[in-house]
Amino acid sequence: MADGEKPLVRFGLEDGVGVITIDNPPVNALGPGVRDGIVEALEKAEADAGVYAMVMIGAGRSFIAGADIRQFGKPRALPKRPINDVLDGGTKPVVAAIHGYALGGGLEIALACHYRIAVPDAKVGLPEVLIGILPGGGGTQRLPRLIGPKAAMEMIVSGRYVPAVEAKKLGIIDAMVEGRDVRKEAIAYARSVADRRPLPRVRDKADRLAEVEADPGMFDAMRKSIARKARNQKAPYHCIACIEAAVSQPFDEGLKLERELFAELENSDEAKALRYAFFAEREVAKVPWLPKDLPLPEVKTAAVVGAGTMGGGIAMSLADAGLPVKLLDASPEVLERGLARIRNNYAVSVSRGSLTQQEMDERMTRIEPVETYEAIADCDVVIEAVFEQMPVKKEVFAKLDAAMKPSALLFTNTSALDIDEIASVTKRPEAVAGTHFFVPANVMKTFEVVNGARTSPVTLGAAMKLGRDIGKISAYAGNCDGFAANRSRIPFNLEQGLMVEEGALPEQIDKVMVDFGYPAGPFTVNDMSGLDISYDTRKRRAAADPNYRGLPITDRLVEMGRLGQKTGKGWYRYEEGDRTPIVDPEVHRVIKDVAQERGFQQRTFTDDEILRRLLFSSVNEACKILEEGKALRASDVDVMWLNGFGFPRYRGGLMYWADQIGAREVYNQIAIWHQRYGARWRPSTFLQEVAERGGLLRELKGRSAT
Ligand code: 3H9
Repeated sequence: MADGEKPLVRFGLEDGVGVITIDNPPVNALGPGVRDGIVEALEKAEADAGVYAMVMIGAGRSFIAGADIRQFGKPRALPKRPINDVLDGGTKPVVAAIHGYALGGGLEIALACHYRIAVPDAKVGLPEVLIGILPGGGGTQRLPRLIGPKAAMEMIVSGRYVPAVEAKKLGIIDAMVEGRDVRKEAIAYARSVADRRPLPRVRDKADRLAEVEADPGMFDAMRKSIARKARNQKAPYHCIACIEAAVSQPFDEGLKLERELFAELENSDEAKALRYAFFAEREVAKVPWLPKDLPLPEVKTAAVVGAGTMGGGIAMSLADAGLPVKLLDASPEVLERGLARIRNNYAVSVSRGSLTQQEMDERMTRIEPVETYEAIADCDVVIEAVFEQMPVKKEVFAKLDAAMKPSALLFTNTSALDIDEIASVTKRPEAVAGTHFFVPANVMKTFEVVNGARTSPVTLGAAMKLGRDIGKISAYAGNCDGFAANRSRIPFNLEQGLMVEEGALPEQIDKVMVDFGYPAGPFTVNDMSGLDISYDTRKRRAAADPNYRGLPITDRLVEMGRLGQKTGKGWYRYEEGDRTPIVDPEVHRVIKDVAQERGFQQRTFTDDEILRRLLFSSVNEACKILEEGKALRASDVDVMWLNGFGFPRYRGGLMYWADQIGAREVYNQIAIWHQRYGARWRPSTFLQEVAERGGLLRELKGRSAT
């Protein structure tokens, strides 16, 4: 610590209790100096005859959010002594007083303390697996001893954050803090246990480990249950191996394995990609030109216009976050159907156990159906979710402009239409922005905020904040056809269709993408959403533009009534009541017929060519989006792909993945395809520049974003 700097760890003495306060804002990560600071404080208290017990507490908003993730993958100094060894060797009780978060290394320290108390809204967890590693501070050995191997495995392999009330039931927390003054109550608690001996050390507990005798198959069952989701990844399996060691080996042997496997994971490709994703998701929230202290209007009430599937999903997102929502539709039938759909969606969650009946009832009462614009006039924010047709949107915005109070924020959920044109029908274009939800709106995390030419900084900031407040990941986009997310995805969809015309089979393409890590292949996804989705649009475009080539194979399937899962046939066929896609020779025949009629040359594709053609087309488009300033950062595109399009998280995202191949190789391949396939493969100049100067695509910034 340099002179005049605030100490990262403070030690004070109160009433015979040594209080160790960790003060490393914003979340008390165990950065350089913090570990040694804690050890020094513990040693000091141990040596002080006037100290009978200790309290460890975090300053600010949290206990300890874990190791400093920025330090991983870099050489770092070893702590003078491991904190947990000092705690294990101590002779005086230490109470961890938890508020905010106790995560990763933070919870591991708490587990090495003798007692843990927490405020009811605190959260605890061992989320290391989410960044491709495992709890490396004894968590895989202590937690199973404390709460049993099965519950510990569930927590560690999922990485989920457990609310303190549940943690108390599990046995992680000894007592809840009832009042508001955590510090005071922790000191009182420490005094109450000061004389109890022997000191309860989690490492000495063995009773819960015996659970495995009644259920020896629990580890294999867990491996089986995660096989699909965790494919291509090591961390979840290493977590299980460590917990298995906790039940089969002495504590110190288990710790040894934990250390070895931790070291193996720290610099693995998956850990690097997941760390990148973690920080990309924090960066995406920032719009560089918006002042941090910009006063933003408070949003206490919301309205949604349009009670279709999208409007309903948006209303649910808002209600889920506690906002009262007025759902407006001029048609009472649509409104009724919309409400029924919402009720049904919630009921499914209740039946699955992810929502209680009481929560469902509360959320339903927050959603009020209304039929007139006057009824929503007073709302702080309105989100329009009507048909994707400009005249319809304009009509709605003219009505909103006339009805809404002057301070209201006017958002449109369009996924492609021109925000400026929509705003032009209002007298307050500065209050208009795009808020693009993904389908299903109540589930998907990506929340694309579209900045119109006249959107004010306050409106932009308020839209970004609204996304965060309802638990989404807000990402900035400029106004252009498809904005940043869908626009970067469209070339992928096009190449997917074209490759089938050229001879790749849907099942081959699907297999390549599933092996790559997608939860489902793109043709299987088409079958889920329906092949008829853009059929009319394609027909309209074909009628208006003789050069438009459309998707003749998809169109043929639609014309045969093969609309996807809903008709039992699409790119695949389906047995009654079963969603497993089955390869259908009839589809192969259709592909051959259309190819022959249209004179498409068919050939075979390697898996690698399929993967690269799909993803390089989108990498190139993402570079063009950045070139035009329609996105702020390449890493924002990655965040959109991770949270909006099912891109495997352990591969970091589209641009991060492209960097693993190298900008030069990506560019060279695109240049070849440009020669072969023509204009749609024109390389982006941004891509070319990075290829030539040898940088990283993921570090690209949007050219003075507009
Ligand atoms: C670990 O512990 C390994 C151990 O087993 C032992 C190994 C030996 N490190 O998310 P926010 C930054 S692995 C560094 O916006 P919130 C974050 O980047 C770790 N930085 O706030 C951001 O910076 P900036 C296990 C961190 O209130 C700022 O803090 N722990 C860390 O929405 C605010 O973050 C985890 O995986 C960190 N550990 O959410 C927990 N954490 O302002 C990861 C945060 O410059 N963290 N930052 O953009 C979280 O889940 C959330 O940050 C938390 C707060 C819930 C804590």
